[in-house]
Amino acid sequence: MEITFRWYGEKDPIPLSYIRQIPKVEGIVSALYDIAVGDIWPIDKIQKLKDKIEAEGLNFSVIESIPVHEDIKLGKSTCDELIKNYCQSIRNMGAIGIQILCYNFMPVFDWVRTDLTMRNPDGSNSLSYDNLKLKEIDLNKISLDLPGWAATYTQKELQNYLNAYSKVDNEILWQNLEYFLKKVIPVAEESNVKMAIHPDDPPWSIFGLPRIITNEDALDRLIKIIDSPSNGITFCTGSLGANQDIDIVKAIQKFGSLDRVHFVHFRNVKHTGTYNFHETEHPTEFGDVDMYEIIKSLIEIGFDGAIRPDHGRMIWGETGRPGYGLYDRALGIMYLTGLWEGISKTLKNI
Ligand code: DNO
Repeated sequence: MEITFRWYGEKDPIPLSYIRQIPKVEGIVSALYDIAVGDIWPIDKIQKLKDKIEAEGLNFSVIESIPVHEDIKLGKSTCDELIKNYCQSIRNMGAIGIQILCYNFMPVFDWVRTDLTMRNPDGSNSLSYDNLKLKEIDLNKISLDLPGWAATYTQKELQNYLNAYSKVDNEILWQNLEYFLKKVIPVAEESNVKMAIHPDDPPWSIFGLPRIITNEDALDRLIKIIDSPSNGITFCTGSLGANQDIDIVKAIQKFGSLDRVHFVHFRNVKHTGTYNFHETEHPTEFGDVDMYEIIKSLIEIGFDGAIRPDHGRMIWGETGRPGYGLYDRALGIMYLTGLWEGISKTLKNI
């Protein structure tokens, strides 16, 4: 297992030199943020980013993400050209030795929350989601630049996409995902790249849009589309953990044993209703995800992929990218490494 940390490039308020000081962090999860969605990621630009990361004594371990153009998800006539570009980006990352690619297939919106600064009793704040509040959101008025999203759209583009998706149901979206994977997975295999789909976050339909990577059956269906280790999963404990119907410990054991989990997002959430939750401190006792069992399962299956702490709270007065402050994610890493050391030593003695 390699412990990694997400870095948003030069505009990230957290410098690589700080990340390097977090004990046990070896790898960086990053992306090129100045390439238009759908364009090829040039090899020299990826190499430049890699050099920068390596100059700080870290590895460029995961690309999160090369965004999938909406026309691919919509199955438009332009999709073949766009998929060709995507394949070339995969070849380019593989050529310089970056082996894990996290991506998602969520229509229009990436992760969504209804409150980015929910105040906790201790004065810190967390990201939270309330389905009733989501229903009150007027898409004509919201700001479309939630930090952390791969793509932002103008109001006009958004309306066009929403109209286009009114003709795409879950089954059509599945077919479009299947079409995409059948073209990109063989290229990923050749390029020594493991694709790792990120579950939908939250794992249910929002704004009436189709969403398909929401539960264990969906992950079963996904890996069967092409039986290849390059067709894998980013196991996000927070996204999947928001779905109260998933036994996520069982799921990580299953998909991990099948060698389909290449990347883990380590995050805890507390359910506050069927479709309501907020994010918490990483340790088990604060949320509804059994973080101990997650790590124990990873150790038992001999997980050798990358793991990163996902969204943290904002603590100690820190401000910055919602979910992506330094302090609470660093605490998450210390908890994770504590679990890892304790469980590994205990298992060795059994
Ligand atoms: C949220 C992230 C997601 C993730 C993408 C992957 O914090 O986990 O935005 O990067 O869905 O494509």
